[in-house]
Amino acid sequence: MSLLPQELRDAYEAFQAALDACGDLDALMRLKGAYIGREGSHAARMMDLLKAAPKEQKRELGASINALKGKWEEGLRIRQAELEDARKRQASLAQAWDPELPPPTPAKGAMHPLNRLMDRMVEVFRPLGYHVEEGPEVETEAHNFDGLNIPADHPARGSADTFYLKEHGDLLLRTHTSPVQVRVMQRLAPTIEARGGIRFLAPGRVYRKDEIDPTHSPMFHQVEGLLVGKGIGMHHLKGTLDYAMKALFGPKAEVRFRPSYFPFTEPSCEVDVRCPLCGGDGCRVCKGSGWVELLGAGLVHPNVLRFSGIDPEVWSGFAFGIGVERTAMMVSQTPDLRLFFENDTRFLAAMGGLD
Ligand code: 2NL
Repeated sequence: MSLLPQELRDAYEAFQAALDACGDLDALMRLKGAYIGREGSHAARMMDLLKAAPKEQKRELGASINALKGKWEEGLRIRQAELEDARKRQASLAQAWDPELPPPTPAKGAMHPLNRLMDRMVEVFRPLGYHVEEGPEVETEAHNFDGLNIPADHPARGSADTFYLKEHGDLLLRTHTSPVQVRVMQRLAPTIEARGGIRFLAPGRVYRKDEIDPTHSPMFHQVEGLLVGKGIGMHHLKGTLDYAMKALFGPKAEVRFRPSYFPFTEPSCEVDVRCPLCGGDGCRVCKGSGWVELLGAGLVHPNVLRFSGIDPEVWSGFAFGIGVERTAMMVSQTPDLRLFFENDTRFLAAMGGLD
């Protein structure tokens, strides 16, 4: 040791502190290079000194150098093992992987509760021979209003209630799914005699300029149904909806029809179902009345049939519309429809379908 120049003794003194200061493997590799690397390191410099030393000093100097190099190598090896361990621990912590736990089950997707309810509604009508028709959500005034006997000065046609696509002539976001029915009636009118009639459902999104609150959303869902045949009357409508509500809510479901008004049906009615919550005793959901309004319906107005190319002297029909959100809120006792659109998976899981 005493034969080594001061600079190498200083390096020896500094070694332990430099080793402790190495926070990662990269820093350690740099330190390793500086102390025992092949070229330019303290060890390389010591070997040069040894070569140049007088013969009688070589033995003692060689022993000192070997001792010093041995200490450095050991220190570096121990620190390297420590840092490698730390890195492994950190990596396994990051993965939070516990080899004794059962393997994680992958998250499963599921259908949205509103789409599930819509599908159930469709399934209820399938055994009655109804199929599903879809149409564009961007519609013309003709399909959304004129064809449905809604006069030009009707408040629903104003820009306060309807989203118009101003840059595109008379285009708008459909305010109900009825324009689908107009399009399908127009398409099938030429072959209606051969078909013996028309029946189908039109489920989908509709848009109205409503402020968002617990019971309103500018986008919501409807399922509308239409049947056209010969000699169709209110009794067919009543029997159909009575069956449908029993299929949806159970065999004890009761249905009530109240006279109402829609421009596209005559006569028109609103359809109530015995409150699915209290069974008619009166509760918060039915506001004490024992009934909840779920549908609008009626016999298709002759002007609506005529617009689509169907002769109202030969054919008649009924139509109905169900609000999907309204029905979902009712059966699930959800007080705020925004929960259906926020897509918090805790709510969706509570609605069922997610596990
Ligand atoms: C409601 C009202 C209703 C219809 C929808 C309809 C469609 C055609 C012709 C005649 Cl193409 N009617 N649809 C009829 C009556 C009521 O829905 O309040 N729905 C939630």
